[in-house]
Amino acid sequence: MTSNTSISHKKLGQWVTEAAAMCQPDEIHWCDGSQEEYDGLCNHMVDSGMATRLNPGKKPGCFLFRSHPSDVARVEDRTYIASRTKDDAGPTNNWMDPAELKKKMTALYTGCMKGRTMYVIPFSMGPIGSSISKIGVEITDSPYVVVNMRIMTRIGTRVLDALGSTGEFVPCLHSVGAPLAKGQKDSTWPCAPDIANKYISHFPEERTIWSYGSGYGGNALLGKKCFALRIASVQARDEGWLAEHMLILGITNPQGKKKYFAAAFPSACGKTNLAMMIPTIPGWKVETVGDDIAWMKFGPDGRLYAINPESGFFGVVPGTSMDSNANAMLSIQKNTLYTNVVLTQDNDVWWEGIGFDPPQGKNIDWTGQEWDMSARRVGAHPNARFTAPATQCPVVDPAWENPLGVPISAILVGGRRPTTIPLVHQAFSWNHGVFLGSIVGSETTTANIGAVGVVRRDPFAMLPFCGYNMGDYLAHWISIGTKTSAEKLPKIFYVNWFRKSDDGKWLWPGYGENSRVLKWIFERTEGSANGVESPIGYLPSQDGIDTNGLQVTASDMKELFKVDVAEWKKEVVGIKDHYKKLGSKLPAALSDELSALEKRLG
Ligand code: SAT
Ligand code: MN
Repeated sequence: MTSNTSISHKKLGQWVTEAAAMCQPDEIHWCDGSQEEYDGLCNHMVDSGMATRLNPGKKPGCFLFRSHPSDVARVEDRTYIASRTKDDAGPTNNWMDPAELKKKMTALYTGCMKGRTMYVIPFSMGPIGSSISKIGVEITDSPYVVVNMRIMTRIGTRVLDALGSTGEFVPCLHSVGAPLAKGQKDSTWPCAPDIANKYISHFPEERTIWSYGSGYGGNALLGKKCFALRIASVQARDEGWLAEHMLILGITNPQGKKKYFAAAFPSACGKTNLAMMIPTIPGWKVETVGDDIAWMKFGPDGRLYAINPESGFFGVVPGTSMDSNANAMLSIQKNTLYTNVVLTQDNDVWWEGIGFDPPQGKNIDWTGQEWDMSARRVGAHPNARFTAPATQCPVVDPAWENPLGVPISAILVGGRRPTTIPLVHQAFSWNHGVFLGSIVGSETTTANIGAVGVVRRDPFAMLPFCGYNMGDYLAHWISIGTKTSAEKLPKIFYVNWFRKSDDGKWLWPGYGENSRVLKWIFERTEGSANGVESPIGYLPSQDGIDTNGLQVTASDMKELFKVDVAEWKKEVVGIKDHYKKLGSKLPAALSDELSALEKRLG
């Protein structure tokens, strides 16, 4: 059994000892990552009332958790990039002086694990031993975090072995912030309910993460957004690679030729759906490497190679159905952790958009109350999640764990834009592609707070996840383009599945039909499809998109590719405003791209 004193890695042993002295847990448990340990923790959570074992006949090995109503999603307002200077965090991040933040959080951490067990989770982001992978160690007082981390990352003794006695690791300290007095009964979802006591803090120079008060998702599973994006983006800047909020997919044409694409979209734009899509065009195949994060480094041949640093999917449940994403549905039938969905009376799960009605009678909603379809409220929380092993995906790519990564031929960026942006266009060059990545965003809908119809720009979908100044981040993207020859760089494309007609109907069916767009991109990267030059980039030629069997009228197809100069001039005004907000660090190469666009628009 590992202990703080038996550990050969002195720095790690010392850090755990110090954290224990501050947090004062009743016990310390070093996670070995075994099935027995996982089963034991699940049983323990069932006994304590935190988890419900689902019907083994219907969902074998699955458990349901219900979070506290105050703790249902990432808390961006309470997320800090505490770099030494405010300027390094930049205009798009919350900043606090690191010494001040540590002082505040040390007060909160002191005694915060009383009555609880402190778990120490060594984890690897990426296949153990890959030169692209990195190791972290999460300390947490949440058994829910341990079981989720075991699915989402590689954890346990094998990671300690890889770390050796001097290996580098990112310390990730987490507490739900709910110490127990002697004899006090635990709640089923302990957390610090007061939002002002939640902190998701990053110390980029120290490569350290401190999280307090929340047990949910990216606030608590610190390998994901905190490490694999916020801290890793800083490491990537310093080491010359890319840590991105991107899915990775493999696509094979009918002749058996295979390519890999990475794609960045903001939340709720269908990343998981695209990563697991079933093409509607005959003979084409899509396979999944990852659905959320890509780490990309140059290989010896000068091409960019990507790994998925995660080993599971932490996906939004509502809206997932056999129609919208059959491969996700098939991935979550066993060994899956569900959070905040409906529990049906036969101990199965249900959610809005699953494609069928829940059984009549006594179901329990995500808040733990009796619920049926007549209730005037949703049964599953809109941000309800599944946690499922990647290996359970029927179309997981055979190379998804290749330690060398997969070579990326195209990078897609996009958002939800009902107007202006065509279904697909290709950048003229790397710098122009970075420009496209810098201006993507989604139009606000009634689901957002604030004005409807405003474009929220979200450069490379990294706004909540970039661990440093966004201007420097975009400059880093520009510099990546100078590290190899142009033909070895991935080609960059801007896609928009969400364009609407003037009378407000979707022009494009999306889902599996998006394979038609992927096919054009595939052929463009080979040089076998034509591109037509337009002021905004290359568009497909008239017959460029395969419309065989597609139920979209010729006039709608035309509308989907319309480049309206007046609309684009308005877009330029919006981009200028966006660039102004990014401040003085915005690279000149991007202002040059904006001027060039303006000139082309005439
Ligand atoms: O909660 S997570 O950050 O892991 C998921 C998300 O918000 O994208
Ligand atoms: Mn994400």
